[in-house]
Amino acid sequence: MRYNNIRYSVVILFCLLFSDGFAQELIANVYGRNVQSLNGKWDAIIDQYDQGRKNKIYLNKKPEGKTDFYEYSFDHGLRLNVPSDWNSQSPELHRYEGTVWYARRFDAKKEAGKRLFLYFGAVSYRSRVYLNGKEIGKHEGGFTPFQIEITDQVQNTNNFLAVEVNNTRTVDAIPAMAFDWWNYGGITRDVFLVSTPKVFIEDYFVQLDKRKADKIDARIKLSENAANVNIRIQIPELNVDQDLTTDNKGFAKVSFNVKKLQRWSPDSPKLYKVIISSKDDKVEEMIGFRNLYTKGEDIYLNDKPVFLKAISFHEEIPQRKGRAFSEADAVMLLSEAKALGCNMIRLAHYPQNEYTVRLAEKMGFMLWEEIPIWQGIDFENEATKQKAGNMIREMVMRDKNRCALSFWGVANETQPSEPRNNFLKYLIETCKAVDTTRLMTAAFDLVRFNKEKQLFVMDDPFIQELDVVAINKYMGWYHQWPLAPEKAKWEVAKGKPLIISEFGGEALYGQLGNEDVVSSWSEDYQATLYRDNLKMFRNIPNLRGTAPWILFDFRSPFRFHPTNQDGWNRKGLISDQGFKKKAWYLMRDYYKNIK
Ligand code: GCB
Repeated sequence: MRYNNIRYSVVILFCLLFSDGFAQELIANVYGRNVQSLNGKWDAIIDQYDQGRKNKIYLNKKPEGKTDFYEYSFDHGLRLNVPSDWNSQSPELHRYEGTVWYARRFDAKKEAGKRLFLYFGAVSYRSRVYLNGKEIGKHEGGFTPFQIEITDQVQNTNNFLAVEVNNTRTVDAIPAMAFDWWNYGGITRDVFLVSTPKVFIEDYFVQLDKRKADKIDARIKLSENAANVNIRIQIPELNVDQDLTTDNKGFAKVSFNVKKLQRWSPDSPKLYKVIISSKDDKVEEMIGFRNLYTKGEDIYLNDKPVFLKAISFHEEIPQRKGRAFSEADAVMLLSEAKALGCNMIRLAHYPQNEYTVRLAEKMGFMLWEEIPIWQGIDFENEATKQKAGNMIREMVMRDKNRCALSFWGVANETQPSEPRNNFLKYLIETCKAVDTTRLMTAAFDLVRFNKEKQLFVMDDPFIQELDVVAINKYMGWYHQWPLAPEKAKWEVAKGKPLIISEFGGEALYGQLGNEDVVSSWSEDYQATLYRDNLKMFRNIPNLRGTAPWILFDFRSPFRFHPTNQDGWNRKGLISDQGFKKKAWYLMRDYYKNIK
């Protein structure tokens, strides 16, 4: 395993020093563990002026004596669903940005020799967690999981759990003050109580060697520095049964050859049951194996060049005007990507929930996952850099065993500068301290037309740091064509694979209009724009994939046009109500014809 222990420890140390919280190392594969769900209805208090913490409402006091009174109560008030955003649950919260307190009671099964952890799939954006009146943890970042050990604080019955959630946009946050999607707040993903043995299998990374089709690398880490613990890895279908022993850091690793391995690919998304056990613990999950690398201007999947027929979507169900959070939501989003003929999804612009990631893998989609470094980030702020580092680490820790995961994205549309370069380099390093096997990418919007050369070009030295260069280019929408589309030639990121990671334009579903007129906001103009861009793509010699922006119309406060937008970004190939626009058919045919 290309897992550099020293670098890894340095990064962990760094995270611990700077994370300013109590959140702990993630437990790998929480969905495969012994969990009790804490999803459901939670009591809630809207705390618009942030008075709750000062007044210690997490103590949940009740009047006892005759003179006692408290100006709050979690009983008989608002109730909110967990998981879900709060915005879609009450008209009053539709545009709310601020603090909401969530609370519930729960019983726990305390068992000798067992540990209990509270796990949050995601809380948007900041959270502080209080158990039985004490603050036990906090976390920043709206799209990645965290967990807190509660073994010593938890009671058998009637625990009172309160979570202070805040989604106020700030300049030092990620994303920052303005971004082109809805700022949903709330406990937006599953909440679990996870039970583990005292010493448990905290983390593992099992995957195929980058280039060898029959060599599996596995790395296991125990929760404690326990030496000489026997670990067993089994892959029954491949007759694998390997014994390992941990070193004094609780680490163990092994590489072994396998016979008759069927590699995972979009056409045949084969997964194998992998069982990892120690004398106290056992965890299993479905894992796929594939080789992925670049050579020159090509991307190779299982030793064959691949063209990425990609699409992006936000973690949003447009009909509900809310965040996607369930397996059913994942089915809806991914089946529409399948219908378009895609083999890859760019999960825009942040790590999406595990239902989507796991189902995408089963359905045969390669994945691009990124953290929300989306324009306007304060690259000069050291604290912001550390936050971004935590986020990328949490993303990689969560999803590194998904073979579908092909790209880690470090940024979207950033401008060259020394602070930006250092910031992004730090993210790449943090990512590589855990996983050096994925392709690193970032999306840029700096491609411009050079009149003298009559070529589209880009100057951003940062592309040297990346395996694949991704370009967002809105020809025919934000940019006028400087020449006929079929004559538009590109010389960008020569020598590396290039992906068009965004292109497109807006159309209101059902709106007919002049196919030459941008401001018609018509399906007809959107179709023209797609036709033109597809012509231009023929002249990008290193083009190895495209991702139209975007699968569905999505909610965005950026979009003010009263009749054509009304709070929606209308670049979807499919409308908010699920209807396909004309451009959808063009894209479907384009993908069908690429072998
Ligand atoms: C972009 C952004 C994306 C926006 C899109 C647009 O370049 O990456 O988040 O939604 O343009 O519609 O303008």
